[in-house]
Amino acid sequence: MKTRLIMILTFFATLLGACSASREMSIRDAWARPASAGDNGAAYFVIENGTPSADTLLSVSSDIASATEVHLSMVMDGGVMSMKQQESVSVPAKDKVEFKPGGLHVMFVGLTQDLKVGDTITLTLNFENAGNRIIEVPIREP
Ligand SMILES: [Cu+2]
Repeated sequence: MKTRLIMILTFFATLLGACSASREMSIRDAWARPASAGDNGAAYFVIENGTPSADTLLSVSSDIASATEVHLSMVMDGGVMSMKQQESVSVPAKDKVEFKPGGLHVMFVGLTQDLKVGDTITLTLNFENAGNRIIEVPIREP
């Protein structure tokens, strides 16, 4: 009797687990580096596309800098780091894209305010299919 109850509970737990896995476009683990007004800043996050169709990140916007761009950092010949602005970023179906130091990042060109540890900024991610996603991004040390 007890075994049966445990089996039933396990069944429902599995069901719940399956349901809580996101079937939408979600953005998690967002953070941005501390920086001073006038300098450049960077923000990172993970985009998880739980939908069955591919999507494209078309742009990211904020009101804290002269320009907000999507960049990709690369190590060039000779070990020099370089970054290239990205026109868009593909997010395959049922897959994730990680923005992280040394890779894809959001770059704030010419910050109009200080980014201090403990502060939070707002970013708008514009996707081709998912539309606008507004996220809160805490400032913290890398
Ligand atoms: Cu950059």
